[in-house]
Amino acid sequence: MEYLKKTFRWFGPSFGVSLDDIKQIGVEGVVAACQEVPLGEVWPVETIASLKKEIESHGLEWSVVESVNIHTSIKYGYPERDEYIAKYIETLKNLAENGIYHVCYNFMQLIDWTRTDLDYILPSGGSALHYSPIAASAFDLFILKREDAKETYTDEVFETAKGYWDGLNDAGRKKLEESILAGMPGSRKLIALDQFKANHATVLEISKEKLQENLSYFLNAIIPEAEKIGVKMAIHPDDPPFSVFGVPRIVSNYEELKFLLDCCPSPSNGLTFCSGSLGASGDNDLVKIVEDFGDRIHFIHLRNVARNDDGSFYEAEHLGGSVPIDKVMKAIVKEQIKRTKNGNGIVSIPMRPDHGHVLLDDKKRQNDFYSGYSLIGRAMGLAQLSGLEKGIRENLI
Ligand code: DNO
Repeated sequence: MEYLKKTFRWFGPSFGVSLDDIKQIGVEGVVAACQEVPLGEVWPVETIASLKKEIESHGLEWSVVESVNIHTSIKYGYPERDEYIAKYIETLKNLAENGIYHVCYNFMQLIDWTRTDLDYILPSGGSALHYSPIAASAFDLFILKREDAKETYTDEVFETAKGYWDGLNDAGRKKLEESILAGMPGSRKLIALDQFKANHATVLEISKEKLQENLSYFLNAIIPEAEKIGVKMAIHPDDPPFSVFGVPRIVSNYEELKFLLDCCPSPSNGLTFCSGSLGASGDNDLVKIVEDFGDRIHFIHLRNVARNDDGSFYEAEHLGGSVPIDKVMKAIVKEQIKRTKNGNGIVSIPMRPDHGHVLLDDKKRQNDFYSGYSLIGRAMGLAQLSGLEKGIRENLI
């Protein structure tokens, strides 16, 4: 019986975690991207080949691309989207030519993940990423100053957000703004507030149905090509899995996952199962998602979140928190057993510990990491998850 393929996200040579570091913690492969290529442009074969060579020179494999990001014209359904779709397909072909067949992407609007505190100190002394809906509303109301935003909140939420905002000094307000505008992996640059505001105004004009239609248009254009060259596309869920700043979500729950899988049925149209993103909503039944959509899961992100009644959450340690990670792992192992029996699909599904706390020596190097991507915190997560997997597997067979 094969195990999940253990992988680790790596952001390239200028990032605080090196391939030598990663090699030491017992992973088979890395999850990487050609980050220097501008959004929407084709990733040249040679650029891919040279990154692959560097990874392989450390005895590791480039297991998954995360992410080939999608140009906003595709998300917004603008006329030039066909041009960008053609470029996207070119990139997939160039990846396949280099023997890379797993591609993660997302269809989130504005920013990738949203958190309101990137250095939330835990009782243990380590730190984690934190999200508070009240802080997010304060950003919406008093930094973004979205038109009519007040009407979209209940009086109680408005008053609480106002009280929170009034209680912040200038440094606190700046910290909140920067935490949210940092919501892009693999970059230390904050999104400019003006740009964020302009994109926000555009997105608010697009309905949820239209966004779903645009996703379906994209999938129906790229998936037949991906299928021909053996590429498995794995969409990452929206993080957090509920509307933020009035922007609709389209990849955040069972129905939305079903919509996207059904709108373009193909083994190449699959999912990145992310227990942390989906798990930030108590309404999501993670085990059911694995059970029902298991054969379309091409990539796995495992982490935990501790949810509170007020809708806030922080990223808990990988085995603790509100996500029933043991049950999720059991469902994943069962999916593997199914795949082994019917000879259908890749059994060693690539898995990475997603995010990690800032722990021990991580603190000294914190400024070299991208938020969520520490070394020791993630390595500890990987060790815990590997043990959990082994324990469950040995007992299921
Ligand atoms: C983790 C997050 C995201 C995610 C991308 C996928 O899973 O840190 O950055 O990787 O959105 O496209």
